[in-house]
Amino acid sequence: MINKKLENTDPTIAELIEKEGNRQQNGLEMIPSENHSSPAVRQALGSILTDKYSEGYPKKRYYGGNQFIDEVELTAIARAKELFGVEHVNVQPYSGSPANQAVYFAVLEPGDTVMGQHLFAGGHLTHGWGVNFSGRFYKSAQYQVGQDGYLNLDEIRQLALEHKPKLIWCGATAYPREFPFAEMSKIADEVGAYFATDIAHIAGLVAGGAHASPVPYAHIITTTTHKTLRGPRGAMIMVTKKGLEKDPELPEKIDKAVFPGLQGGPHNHQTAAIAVALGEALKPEFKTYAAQIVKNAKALAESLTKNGIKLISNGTDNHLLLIDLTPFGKGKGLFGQEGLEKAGITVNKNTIPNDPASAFYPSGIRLGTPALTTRGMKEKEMEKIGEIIAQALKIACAFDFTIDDKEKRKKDIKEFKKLIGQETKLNELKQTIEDLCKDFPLP
Ligand code: DSN
Repeated sequence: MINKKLENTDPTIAELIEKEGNRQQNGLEMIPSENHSSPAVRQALGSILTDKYSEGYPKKRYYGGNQFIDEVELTAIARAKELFGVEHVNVQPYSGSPANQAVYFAVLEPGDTVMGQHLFAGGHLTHGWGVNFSGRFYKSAQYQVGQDGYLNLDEIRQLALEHKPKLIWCGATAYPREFPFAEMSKIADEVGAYFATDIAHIAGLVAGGAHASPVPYAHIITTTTHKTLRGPRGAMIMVTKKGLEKDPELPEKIDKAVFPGLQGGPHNHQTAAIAVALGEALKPEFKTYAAQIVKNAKALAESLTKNGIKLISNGTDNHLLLIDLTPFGKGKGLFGQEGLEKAGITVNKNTIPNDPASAFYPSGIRLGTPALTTRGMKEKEMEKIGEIIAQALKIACAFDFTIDDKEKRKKDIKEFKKLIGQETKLNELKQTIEDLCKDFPLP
């Protein structure tokens, strides 16, 4: 109904939405931070709740007329508490970066020291990266991953002892292994730091029991709601029992940091859609979904490896894989990403640990299985998709790329972009993907 009206009132946007829908239906969305939300989530997101202002918190608003909005927000909070087993939840952060910013605002003063995973080792911008607010207004010590692709707890401990951070983050955007929450919380306790876990990528796995929960170890947990959790774009900040024990005022500090510290009116349509997604995640079938995401990622890792593709840490424990393209040369992530796109597979170029190239021309590809699993694909499809990805990468990464010479680099990219579209094998692979997609409609 909504779309029909839009078709009449704004055919330009209606047509673009339809085109994007077709693109998603006919290809594989393999960016590991993406998913396909349910029609129920999208219905709540597209609802009239977007029209309402409600600065403040339930029963304590600065505007009238919030009796139903209060119920929506309280429902979202209650479901999040039940799903994750935490003491306090704020569901108002607009998205992941603002949620993390609120944590800094709540527990630190500008100039305090934070510790987080280095961006090039798979960490997030808001965990202390230089150009981000977190690296500009706070001192930042960044930890790496070892040559084997795993976090090195001894190094993290040494760094913590040396820098005495007030806040330690555990969480990443490109880490294919289980996070050592228990071990890292001991390090945070040893130096008296707040221990915050950013579970944006793995929230659905934690909720579904397919990844260890940080709840017994962290003081604060942040997450987005649109990745493995399969809700709308949005975020939450949670405070655990351990967090309350460290600082009984944490809930109040977090709430005040979100509003009025950083944000204005909450996005009520988003809160409602988060509540719907949390309701879905509380159902038993979500556990099956979470387990299948991991089974699919492992099956994909096996297929890629069998077909000659190298993976950082040689595999995965979660929903994502990081392909190391250095056997094809330095900085070939862009080529890999575009080659796969020509074959109907959407991924993103990514740095790999100790990348020999640069952030702009990284040497890896990051991909994952949350969206494909939502469509109902299983290990059998992963095996086939692994073969196709390997074939496409071998074609795309065979092109010359000289990264160190700027002029040659420009020429190489131009040549690549001109010729990659003419690779008939990639067109054939795209057709195979399109045929496969017909059996797995979007929700
Ligand atoms: N952009 C998100 C991701 O792709 O992992 C992190 O913020």
